[in-house]
Amino acid sequence: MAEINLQEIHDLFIDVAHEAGRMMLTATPSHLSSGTKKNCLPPFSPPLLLQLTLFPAADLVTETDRAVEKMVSTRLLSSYPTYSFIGEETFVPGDPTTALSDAPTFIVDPVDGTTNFVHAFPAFCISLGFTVNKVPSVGVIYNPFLDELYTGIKGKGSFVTRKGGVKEQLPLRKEPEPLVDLSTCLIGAEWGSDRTGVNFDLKSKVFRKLAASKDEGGAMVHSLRCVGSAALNLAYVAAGQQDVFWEGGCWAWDVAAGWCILVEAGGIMVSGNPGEEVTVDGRKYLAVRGANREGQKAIVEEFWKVIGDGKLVYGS
Ligand code: LIP
Repeated sequence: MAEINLQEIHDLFIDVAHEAGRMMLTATPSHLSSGTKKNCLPPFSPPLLLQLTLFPAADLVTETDRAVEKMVSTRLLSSYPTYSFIGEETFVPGDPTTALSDAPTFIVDPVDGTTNFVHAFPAFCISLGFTVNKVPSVGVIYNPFLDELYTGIKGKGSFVTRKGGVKEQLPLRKEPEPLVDLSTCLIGAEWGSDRTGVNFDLKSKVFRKLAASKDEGGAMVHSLRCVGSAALNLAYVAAGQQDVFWEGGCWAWDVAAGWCILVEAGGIMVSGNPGEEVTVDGRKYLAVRGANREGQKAIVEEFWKVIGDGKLVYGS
């Protein structure tokens, strides 16, 4: 295989991200044009508003998600026909042709933060990741509403460009504050779309314990943020605007780009379950911002202690 040109892929990603951004901004999403990703809808097809009333869902998908993914896969694969492509809207659980492998792979979420997009809450983006041997090697995340572009290339650092201005290296603080313990942290965490069972119970317990006062056995973190997009959460941790991000249940396309940007900004990614190995498609993640290594390690250990004996459990 010819040598992989990460810079060229990064440049193409930026162009594709801007085209996707224009598509998102001209779309007028509403519940009427959205459905659910869950395949839990009935075999008959009542109007979508009625479907969503009968079968409430928190994992919305819009026609824009599908149209953007089509545009992205067409453009990326016409430039790199031998590379693999995994996209949120075309992923088939259990199908080996859409599973992550060691091959050079584009991993794409056409609209991350679809719920925000549907509600016109300004935290949605396209997330374009590229892995080689399952290692995130290029990442581009673009929030068109705020015109914020986050980019990273393995070994070459990561950056943010806001409103077409200067390209700033991440993290934004050149000498990040040392991390000491969770009590000084702003934490990104998400409810996710599954609202029942062990994962929902564990998330609720962990959220409570993170927020509670020390007198009540909590970590009393500065606060919790539910941004609604894993990709943007990771970008904010890379930038140093959030200290930590914990999520279970999201997918490789939600994290591949952000992972590259995070690591290039000195951050670390470990498992969202205590002591487990983290993988791009493992669906459980704990990201910590760039800081002193001992501080990052202390935060991971303290966070895992908050999780305790609990375990997030997701299929692949
Ligand atoms: C979303 C994630 C979000 C997570 C949701 C969902 P989508 O991606 O980024 O952080 O909590 O479950 O997976 O569906 O908007 O592309």
